[in-house]
Amino acid sequence: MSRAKSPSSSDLVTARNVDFSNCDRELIQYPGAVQGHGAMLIVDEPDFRIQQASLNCREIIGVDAKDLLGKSIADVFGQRAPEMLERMHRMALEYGPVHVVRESFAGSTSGVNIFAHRCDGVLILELEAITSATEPASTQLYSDVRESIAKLEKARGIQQFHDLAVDRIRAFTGYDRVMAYKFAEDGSGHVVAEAKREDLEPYLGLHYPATDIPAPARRLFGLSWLRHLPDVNYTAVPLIPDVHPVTGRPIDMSFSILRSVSVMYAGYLKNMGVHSTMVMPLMKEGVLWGLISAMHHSGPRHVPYEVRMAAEFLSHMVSLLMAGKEDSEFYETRFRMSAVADQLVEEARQDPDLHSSLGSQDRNLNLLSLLPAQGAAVSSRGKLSLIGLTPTSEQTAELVRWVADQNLPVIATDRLSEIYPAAAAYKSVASGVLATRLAAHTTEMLLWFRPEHIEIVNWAGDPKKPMQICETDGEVRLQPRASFALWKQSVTGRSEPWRKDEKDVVEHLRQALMSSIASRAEEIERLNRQLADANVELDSFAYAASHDLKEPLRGVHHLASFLKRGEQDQLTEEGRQQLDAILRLTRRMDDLIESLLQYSRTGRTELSLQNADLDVLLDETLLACRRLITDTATEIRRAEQLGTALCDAVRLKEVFANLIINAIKYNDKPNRIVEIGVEEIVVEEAPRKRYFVRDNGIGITDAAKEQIFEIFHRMHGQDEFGGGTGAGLTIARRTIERHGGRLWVESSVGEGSTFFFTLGPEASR
Ligand code: BLA
Repeated sequence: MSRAKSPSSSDLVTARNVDFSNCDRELIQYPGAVQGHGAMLIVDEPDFRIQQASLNCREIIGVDAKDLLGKSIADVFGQRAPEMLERMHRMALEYGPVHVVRESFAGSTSGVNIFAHRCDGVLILELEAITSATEPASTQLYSDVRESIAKLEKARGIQQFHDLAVDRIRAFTGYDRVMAYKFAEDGSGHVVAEAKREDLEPYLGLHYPATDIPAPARRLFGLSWLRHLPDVNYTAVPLIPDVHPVTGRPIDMSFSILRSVSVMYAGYLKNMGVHSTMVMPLMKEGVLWGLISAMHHSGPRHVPYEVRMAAEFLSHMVSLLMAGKEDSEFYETRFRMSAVADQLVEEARQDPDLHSSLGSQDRNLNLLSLLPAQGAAVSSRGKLSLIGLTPTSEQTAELVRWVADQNLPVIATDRLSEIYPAAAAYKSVASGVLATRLAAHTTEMLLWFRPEHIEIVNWAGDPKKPMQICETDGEVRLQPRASFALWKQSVTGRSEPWRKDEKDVVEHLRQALMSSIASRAEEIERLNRQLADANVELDSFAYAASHDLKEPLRGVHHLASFLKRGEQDQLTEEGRQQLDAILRLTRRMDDLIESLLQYSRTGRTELSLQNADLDVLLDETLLACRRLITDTATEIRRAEQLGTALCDAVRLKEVFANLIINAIKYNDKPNRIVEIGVEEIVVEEAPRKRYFVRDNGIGITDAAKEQIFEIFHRMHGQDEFGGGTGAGLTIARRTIERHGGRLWVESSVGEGSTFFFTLGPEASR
């Protein structure tokens, strides 16, 4: 094809040695050849002598290339030459080809358009044959462009804008297919809008790997605003001589209209049944955002220069207007998202249970309202709520633990299984995850999921089928797309990426929720402090009151005893019985006061915490109760080991004694059984122990389950089940609560009850 040598080193990649392994390094600006629909002359300055010419000069201007070498422009263009030179003199030729003049030569039917520009220190003239006899009037083009711009300005939203842009450009250029193509950060891209002949298969939504538009091709987009390939099946026409006689270098055709394109690219276009293309870059803020790409399937298509100018101008306008449309859509979305975030925070403030305030499928407003995602989850207080399309509860729970381990406030990935391989199992529902933790070191978390979403296009047909294409001038063989297979693999398991504004709004939500949780915690602490103060007051009152009651009661009791002993004989039988009743009632009153004192003491006095061996503690308790145990022939079953716990040993013994005595007393079975043990449970993600005392006794009705913990509340007659003041369980519960734990009962009437208690988190980890 071309005999161009690289400028400096022979192992640079040029059209001669390009293949799959090196096409991203091909020096496509030095093809050494032009497309056949025009001729190229390389002219030196200031004497305007022709140094190089393309071999097709005879077809275009009626003179053989070799006869042109060394001639001056004046020799070729005759009397038009001074005008041409004068024009070129006035034009800025450094920024790419400008139209100088339209010229007719002997042999050319409709004439040629002549373009000039300077590159790498030489003047390049391109003479493009005019093929179509009927060219659009420029006034018509102008009003079409105006109308298109007016419509684009009015478009609502970015999608409508792109749809309209491709539609208008198709109408202008008459191409079978016009697409808007958007690049992703990694250089791959996808078709965002398409206007096409109806019978063609759609490419809309398809994704292409970065390698399809290699870096050298992208670089050229920064230099020329429109690239036109009228006939993919052209025969490349070399320049003679192949390097510039003065500079010794091949010609840099970066800006050229006629530059012969890479054989790799031409080969792929042929594979796809494309005959002609026209490509224009879309720029946003000086950066390549995407392309407008036009393809013709039904045959070659040579777009006249005037139409190209109009299309180029229109695509410039598309670039400029697009930035504004994208920005306003961006701010609109951002505004909407922050409004939803604020609403969610308000919901959570009113209902602190995040499962019902944020994670409920049945509510109009939930996590899914915030941003585009197909699924979401709330993880709070060791529970999960799932909304929409999500992994299973088990999978989500594991994922939550993994995210918690990452120790980051927000995690956003569009390829979860690459960093967390277990997610490969559910990539179809959650290839993308955006997760945020509401507190450090916990699994309090909100998550959003996006499914795998990539439709991949296959330029080269089936990548598994070997395929060869022979260029007429030399053997160019295109292999099956090895790079394609790799890319396909690397894009599975990916979702639509999370945008920066989406991550920002989640961060905003996280902070707002955290400060609302923090202020709630402060409120709770304030109430707790108030309650504690009130309790202390109440306890001191109870203590003082009961203490003061004891004194007169003791007096009553003594007097009654004296009376009974000294005046026994003077009393009637009835009087004696009444005296006995007084004595019994004062004793009972004394018991009650004693219980009350004990109860208030439980609240008032400091616990003396130590790491106690609960098995020893239980031994001592059982020893103290041995009379009752043997008298009732109760069978005691105990766990092998209760282990140790941080507690006040004396108080805990009282609790055990109270529970064991109750278990024996409230039992009507011939063989009474009391079992004492411990179980492992998980409370708010932390392992805790719960101790229990289980009996096969009379059981407790549901209604009574809380009443039994009320002070002096007796469920049975005073003398039934061994009597008692009815303060034991109240005191036991209070003792456990002062240890930071909980005491409760589970029971079924007639079969027995189990009293459970936990100790504070530090004590029972
Ligand atoms: C160039 N490839 C291009 C260009 C586009 C694409 C737009 C620039 C064309 C121009 O400047 O005129 C690709 N066009 C697309 C894509 C869409 C589209 C993706 O409309 C989607 C809708 N190309 C391949 C493969 C290779 C390759 C597999 O697909 C090589 C392994 C190479 N593409 C390649 C080369 C060029 C190119 C070398 C530069 C061609 C040149 O300007 O010389």
